[in-house]
Amino acid sequence: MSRFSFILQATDGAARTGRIDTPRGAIRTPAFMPVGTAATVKAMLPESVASTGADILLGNTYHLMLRPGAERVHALGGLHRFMNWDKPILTDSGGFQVMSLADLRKLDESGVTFRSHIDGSKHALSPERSMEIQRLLGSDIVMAFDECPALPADRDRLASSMHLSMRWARRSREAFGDRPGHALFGIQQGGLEHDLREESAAALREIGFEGYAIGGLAVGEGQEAMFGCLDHAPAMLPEDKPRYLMGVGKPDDIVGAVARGVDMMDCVLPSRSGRTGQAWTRRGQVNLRNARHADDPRPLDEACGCPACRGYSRAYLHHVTRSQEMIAGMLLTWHNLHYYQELMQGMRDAIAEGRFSEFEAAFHAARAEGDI
Ligand code: PRF
Ligand code: ZN
Repeated sequence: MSRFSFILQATDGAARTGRIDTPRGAIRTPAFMPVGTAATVKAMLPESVASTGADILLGNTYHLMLRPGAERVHALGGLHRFMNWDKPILTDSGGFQVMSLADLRKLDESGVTFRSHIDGSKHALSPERSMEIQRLLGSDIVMAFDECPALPADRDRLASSMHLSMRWARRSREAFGDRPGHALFGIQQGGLEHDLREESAAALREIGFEGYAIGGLAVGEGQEAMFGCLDHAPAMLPEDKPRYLMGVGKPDDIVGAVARGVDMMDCVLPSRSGRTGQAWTRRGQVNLRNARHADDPRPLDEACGCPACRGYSRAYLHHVTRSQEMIAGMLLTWHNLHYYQELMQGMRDAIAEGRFSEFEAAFHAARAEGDI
């Protein structure tokens, strides 16, 4: 299979399961993408990330253009070779990260100029430069260049920002060109305004993309408002293409998004919170820094098959977390990514077998019991 394609294998209510085929391998959906911002999923070897069940990683245009530089990565054989990950990589286009991380940002029709948060050096991004950087990196799934306003934002601001993102989406499509085996995803914007989401979806469908992202959510609106938007937004996008909810989320956000028709997600949460002593299990969130674990010989989760749970006690995880040992971040990141991927597999199986509601009920019941 040398081309990029998506097949929908089963649906259960709005929930879907399927497979994206790429020249670098298949992506089972619903898919969770661990975040490898700076050409590494922090604290993990790529083969360990793969062993948790991840089919695809997310990388970032913004970080990699600043350090080590897209041209350098290209000269070294591309991002896959550079970071020793040969499965698919999706790259975000940079605008969102510029707005949250860079200094002295200036935005106009052509794109954004900004200063690096690392050394203050001056840079520019536009739809055309973002497409070029993502090509130099060798990204399998390229994201259109967009603007994501923080919420709450007034309607006029949301409308003009969405219109700019749609003009940038068209320029992204034109600059991307024809690249067999690689995909370009458009990004829907419009905040929580239903009609702006509709208008954005219509503009993207008209341009035509290999997949469609829902952007502009999980930016301060809360879960209830996000789910309210997701009750409608996925159905505005083509049924036969993957739908990607950007930057989401906690386990219950992910289950709720899949229930509403989302096929792909990414979030730093499992990896980032693993480095601050936070674990995610069937029974919810566990803070390993808490003194209640100091003498506990039991594993974090006796039902988990990850290395942290098979080889170590809560007492040990508490000790290394408190002592800020590197192994603490390694073990908890591994556990969290393993838990997230097991959750995705559980949802894929439940959708395929037509029992997603039962899966959801069991998911919430286990969390209601609380940590052991
Ligand atoms: N656009 C892009 N990347 C993103 C977002 C977006 O709206 C979000 C919003 N949650 C996260 N990452 N390009
Ligand atoms: Zn575990």
